[in-house]
Amino acid sequence: MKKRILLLTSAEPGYGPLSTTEKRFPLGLGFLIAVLRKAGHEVFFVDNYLARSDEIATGYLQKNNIDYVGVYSNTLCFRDTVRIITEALDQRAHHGWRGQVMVGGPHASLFPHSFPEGTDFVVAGEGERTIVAIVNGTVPAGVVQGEKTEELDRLPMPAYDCFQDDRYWVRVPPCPDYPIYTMNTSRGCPFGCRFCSVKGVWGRTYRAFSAQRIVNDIAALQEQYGIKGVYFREDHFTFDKERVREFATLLTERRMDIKWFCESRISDIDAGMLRLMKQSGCQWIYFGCESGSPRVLKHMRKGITVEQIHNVMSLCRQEGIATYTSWVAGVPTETQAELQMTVDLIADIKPTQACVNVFIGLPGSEMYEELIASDEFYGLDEIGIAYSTKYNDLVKRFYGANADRFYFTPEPQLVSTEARS
Ligand code: B12
Ligand code: SF4
Repeated sequence: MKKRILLLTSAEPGYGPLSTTEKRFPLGLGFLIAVLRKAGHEVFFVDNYLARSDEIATGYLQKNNIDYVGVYSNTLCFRDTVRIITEALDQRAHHGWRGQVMVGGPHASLFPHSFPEGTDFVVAGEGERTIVAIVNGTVPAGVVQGEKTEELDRLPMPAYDCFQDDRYWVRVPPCPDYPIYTMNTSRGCPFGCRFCSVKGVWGRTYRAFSAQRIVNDIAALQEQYGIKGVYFREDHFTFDKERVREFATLLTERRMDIKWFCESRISDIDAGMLRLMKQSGCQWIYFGCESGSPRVLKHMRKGITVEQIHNVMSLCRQEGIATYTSWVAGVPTETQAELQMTVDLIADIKPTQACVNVFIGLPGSEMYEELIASDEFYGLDEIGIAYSTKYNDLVKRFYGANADRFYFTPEPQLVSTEARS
């Protein structure tokens, strides 16, 4: 039977250690909308991350006869996720709404038991198969482990028609051409960097859309929306090098005339692959380099060396591909001298851009636990992110004019790890 489903994102908090200005498409919900439509259901969509709304409290569910409310949840926006769920449960308890509430996304995968009592379904992990099963009434309420789609090519394209709002970011500086749409073509990361929570969200098995499928999707987006480029905003676009070579070759053979941008890993790169990438329109690559200190890189279990960073930067320079690099300052145990090695390495390799992020402990990562157990632990904020005693000084040093909004002062009642669940 046809059901009516409202999917929402959660609004950003007014403070926090991570920037929330970049408003790109929530592609996970885009996939869910596409599979629900394919299964014959009607889907409504509200992007609170783009602009906070009070739809639920003001009768939206009753007006639109909504059967299911589904919320995308990440840790930073957790407070607003709780607000949305609480409002929906209140509509059911007091205002005659008769539907059910489900939640998914990274925070649900990492902390499935943290949601308000009464939430009917908490989906950890992948959502496409499970959301259809929930809506079709074949899943018992509670915490559900999302069933994986092994062959990603079987999924429909995300519902890009829901993202036709001018406030979304469809530019990728410094490229003058737009619109540039984001795509997400792989899931899971086989690496185990200790500061990262992605393995907890997606697991360590890598699955990806085929090169042919990506090219077909780009062609469809060119035709429907006149896109000029694609930004592969995903953890590890280049992990399967054969897939990247095939993708680049197909783009070139089909003369797609598309500019593209991706996120990669220093350990993936070789000259032949870079050349094909450049020929097919790749403009820049984003690399998580993290540190100039061999010991810190090892401590983070990043699986790359300073020598590899040097090599990849010069290969990219030779091939004419710009390099956007990200670095972390202040991981637990890092000394002043080791941080200086990072600063010196950046000066030495001269990437196109270097962004130094001050370390924060992300719940669900190994270094979060390490920080909390160490002498360097300063406190937790109200969403459970952990800060070190070095944090504020490093924010002052590296964030310049923006530093003010990132400072952290612990509240006495929040220094317990239990505060968050
Ligand atoms: C692209 C991206 C962005 C984009 C788009 C975000 C978005 N909402 O999709 C932008 C630039 C906006 C962004 C911003 C931020 N991001 Co971001 N982002 C990513 C990235 C690289 C890919 C997201 C994606 O497309 N995944 C693929 C799709 C298919 O997965 P999905 O969105 O999770 O959805 C699936 C399931 O989660 C589930 N699901 C999701 N929602 C629901 C709802 C229901 C009801 C159900 C049943 C299922 C379900 O089903 C979906 C389909 O399988 C991920 C890393 C990753 N591997 O996921 C980080 C990631 C999600 N981001 C992260 C963070 C920290 C942020 C920021 C908080 C801070 C920042 N500046 O980076 C902001 C928060 C913004 C926000 N509201 O999302 C963290 C979240 C960690 C956490 N514990 O919450 C991740 C996991 C990266 C990391 N290193 O840890 N991000
Ligand atoms: S930082 Fe990147 S490579 Fe390391 S575990 Fe996270 S997603 Fe994988």
